[in-house]
Amino acid sequence: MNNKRISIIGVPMDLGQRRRGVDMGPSAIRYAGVVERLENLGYEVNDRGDVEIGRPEKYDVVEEGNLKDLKEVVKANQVLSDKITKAVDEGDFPLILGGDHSIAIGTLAGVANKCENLGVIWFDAHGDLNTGDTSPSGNIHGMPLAVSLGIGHPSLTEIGGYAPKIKPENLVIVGARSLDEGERELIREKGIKVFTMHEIDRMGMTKVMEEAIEHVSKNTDSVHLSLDLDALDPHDAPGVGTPVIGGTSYRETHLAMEMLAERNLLTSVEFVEVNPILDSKNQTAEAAVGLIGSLFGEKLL
Ligand code: 6HN
Ligand code: MN
Ligand code: MN
Ligand code: MN
Repeated sequence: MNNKRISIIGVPMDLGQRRRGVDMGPSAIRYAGVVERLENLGYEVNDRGDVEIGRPEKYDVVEEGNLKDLKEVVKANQVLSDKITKAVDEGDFPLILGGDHSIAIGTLAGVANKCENLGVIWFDAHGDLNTGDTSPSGNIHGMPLAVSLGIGHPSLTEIGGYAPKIKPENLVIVGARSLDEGERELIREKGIKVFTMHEIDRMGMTKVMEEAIEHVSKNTDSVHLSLDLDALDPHDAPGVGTPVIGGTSYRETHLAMEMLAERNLLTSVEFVEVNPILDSKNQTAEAAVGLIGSLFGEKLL
């Protein structure tokens, strides 16, 4: 990484989906030693603490348009966006720890604000391309990519005061294996580049990452990595709220991180969906920290 000071921002968000516990993700990742791991690599680490998440009196409230707990999700993402913008203004490299994936709405609002053309690499079992109209669940964590493309409820797409945050041609999704019909349509309509598990099986992770990196660096001046731990196979990352069998192994994902480190193109990173309540002995948070180590340049020899 070009930038030597890393700002950690935790987002204990669990309102973008229905399984409680993912709000403890940032603590679990800290407990697994993320700060020490980065310091050992020579980085200065500035832990800016956690974004405050409102505790609704009642959960699962739908006031409009099949969007659960919309109000609280909007509020927290606006705060997150401002916090990230401030960190970048102060010269830091943002490392965001979730929390469910609805926080990517605020993350992308904060980082896209600071560049002309943002590239995004999205590791996920899912497409996260739903809107209130296409979502089978009403869970906002299944919508952040659509929102960032400017598609969805205005109170989400307008977070940060501008839309869209990203262009479809600057996005690549890796590891997908559970896509809803509306998401498939959007992928086709916008021509979004997706390396599903099928391509990973066929081409191998090395080739997939070479092409993914090429794709997101073509017309961009910054690149964000959003890694949903459910991209990994549940065997290697059991502590997630929406596990899907048949994902990438820890080793493959690790290799992907090393290839990103070699290319030195990332300008912001986020790790999401670690749910310690569903985990086994903090294994998923430890996997996240291992991947973060590789991503920031750790080598075996
Ligand atoms: N995630 N496609 C499903 C939905 O409810 O929209 C699952 C979304 C999962 C989202 O894991 O970040
Ligand atoms: Mn996701
Ligand atoms: Mn997912
Ligand atoms: Mn390795």
